[in-house]
Amino acid sequence: MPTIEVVTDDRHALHDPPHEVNTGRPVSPVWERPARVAALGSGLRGASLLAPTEHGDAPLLAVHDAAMVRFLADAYDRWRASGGPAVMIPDTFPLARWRTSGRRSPSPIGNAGWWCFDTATPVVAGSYVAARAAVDVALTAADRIADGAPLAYALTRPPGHHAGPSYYGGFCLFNPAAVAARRLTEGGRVAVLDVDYHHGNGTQDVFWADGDVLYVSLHGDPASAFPYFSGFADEVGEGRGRGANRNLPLPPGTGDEEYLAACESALATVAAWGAASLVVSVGFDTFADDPIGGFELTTAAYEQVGASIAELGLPTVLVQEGGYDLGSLGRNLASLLDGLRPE
Ligand code: SP5
Ligand code: ZN
Repeated sequence: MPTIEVVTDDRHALHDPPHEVNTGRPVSPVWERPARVAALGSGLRGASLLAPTEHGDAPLLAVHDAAMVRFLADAYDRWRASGGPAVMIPDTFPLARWRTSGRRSPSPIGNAGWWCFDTATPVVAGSYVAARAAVDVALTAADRIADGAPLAYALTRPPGHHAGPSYYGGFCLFNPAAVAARRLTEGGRVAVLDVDYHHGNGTQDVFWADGDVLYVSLHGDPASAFPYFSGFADEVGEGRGRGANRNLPLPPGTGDEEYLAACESALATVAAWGAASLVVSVGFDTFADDPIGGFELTTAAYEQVGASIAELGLPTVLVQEGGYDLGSLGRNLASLLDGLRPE
């Protein structure tokens, strides 16, 4: 029975924004909050926890534009120095035509909309440190796999799969799963399976033209679900990445049976890829009681998903993404792990 190595870090709690703006409404408290980590941790049943090691800039810059990383490093301080309020949320987003000029705004307040694509991803004083720590947590879990461990879990926040090469949003600043996946390509082909309720547009974009990393996602149909503009079935990748991207959008109200059938199909694609390792973007916002997801999964479904993943027999890194119903996160994680580690 594979043991699981769990990596986590308390610096996640430095990202603790008091509010966000969603569908034009102020939302407080935010859904993506520090208490999620303790709630998830309750599902680990005493597994020992590893601290992350520092990996420096190189693996982060293998995924994200250096200018985006530099922006996030001091954006909050510059926003505040320019008179911005306590939470950095942009309100002006450049049109495609304005972006082609490449001209950033000299205003630290105006320029936030260059890098961020929504109003639901507030940045506060500790956000950058927390997001960097999340990347080190995922990289440390990937190191464990590279060193021969069968299964590692990166218990991180903020999540990452909406953050792309040169943008952030969707509660995500950097993309720890994508950073881990790219690092694991040092050992051969990698597959990313994304089971968060939302399409991982950021991870898709990172590997869009990449022939080494397969991205497969099950998610709420973007015809009605965030991120609205990405996640359709006809998005298949480009260049060397053509055929290495597969989206399985599912309708509102999807339950266990339909979900598990789609999951089998996704895993057949993963199996055919010939990966040396697997990264799973784990979200529990597919659960029936999740406050923002639109599926109707039960706790039992996660054990089935875990068991199907285990059948692939691949070294696997789990990276935490979404899931916002605090009361069920622990038992849903425990269910997933039960499937991955059959007694
Ligand atoms: C990592 C992750 O799960 N990010 C999700 C970001 C979602 N942001 C927009 C959510 C819009 C929710 N509106 C639905 C309200 C249902 N009552
Ligand atoms: Zn999500």
